[in-house]
Amino acid sequence: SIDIRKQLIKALSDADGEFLSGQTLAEKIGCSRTAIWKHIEELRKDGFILEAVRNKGYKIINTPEDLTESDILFGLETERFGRNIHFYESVESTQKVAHQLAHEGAPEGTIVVSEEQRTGRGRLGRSWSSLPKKGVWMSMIVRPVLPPQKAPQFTLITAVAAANAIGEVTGLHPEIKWPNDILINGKKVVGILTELQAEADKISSLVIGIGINANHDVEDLHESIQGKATSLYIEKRKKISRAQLIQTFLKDFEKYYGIYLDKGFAPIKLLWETYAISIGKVITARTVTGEIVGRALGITDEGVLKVEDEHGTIHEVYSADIEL
Ligand code: BT5
Repeated sequence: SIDIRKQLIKALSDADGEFLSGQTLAEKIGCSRTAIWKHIEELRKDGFILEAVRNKGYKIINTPEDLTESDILFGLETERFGRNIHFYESVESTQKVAHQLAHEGAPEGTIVVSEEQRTGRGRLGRSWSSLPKKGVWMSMIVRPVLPPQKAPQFTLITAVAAANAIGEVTGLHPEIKWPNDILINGKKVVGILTELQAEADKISSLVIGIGINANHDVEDLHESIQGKATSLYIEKRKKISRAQLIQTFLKDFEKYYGIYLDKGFAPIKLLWETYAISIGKVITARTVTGEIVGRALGITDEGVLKVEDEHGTIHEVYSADIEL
């Protein structure tokens, strides 16, 4: 019976928008038309959207694994973030699309979401694996009236919002590894990339990219990241509604961004510290200019990491890869 269900989903998905009659499906799968009818009802209960037309048969519109623009909008509690959505099935990188939109004047809160990224990117030219329908691959446009030096703080605001949203949606306990990783059980589940368009001494727009591994099974993780990456599904053993995850993240981000604009970075720093893993530990910080080994003391009010080396010298690290 599970087998009929699987074959039915496959037959409908492979039909490429064509209708398949109950008779055709029954013959294909080798069961009765009644069985097909029963399974169609079951699928509907589980959140599949199927169109049925007399004399033509069934067509699949949406599976619960799919994400659509209306899934994101329906139930969204924000005022601005996510109100303007650019949704794609496949793009090179949502960052690239968002930069173009920002350049053309797209308003703050605009988001770009894609089911797949063909060349998703991390920092320093690294790549970000973005399998179709498995994760949240999203970029947001933010336009704070601030000097460009403040941009790195947005990585931390985003990390707090993402960690909080993951906790809310899954009950899992994510941890933040400065500056831009979120880990669960020591493995990376979220990556954040903050990029800046600035003119002279002010930010004209930030494009904040966030990648969340949601419904990957272990074998879906690219071999280059197996062992060091995970997904919410792997940790929770329950499929995650990506729409709910996006909605919760946007609500949290809008809230923390509001607090930041009102009260500055101090309250965000407090929240950030509740999620931080590296603080108090001996770490290696790899920066573009070299390596610093020492104890991570915490972050400054600007969001800069303080590391004390074995000689007692305190280094301020603006950007690095941290090894625990
Ligand atoms: C990041 O870079 O962690 C930032 C990732 C940002 C991705 C989002 S998705 C939406 C938006 N559009 C984009 O094109 N990018 C943003 P970094 O700290 O440099 O980490 C990159 C490293 O993480 C890689 O070198 C891999 O080792 C590892 N990695 C790649 N894909 C991963 C994945 N899906 N899950 C966990 N780790 C991954």
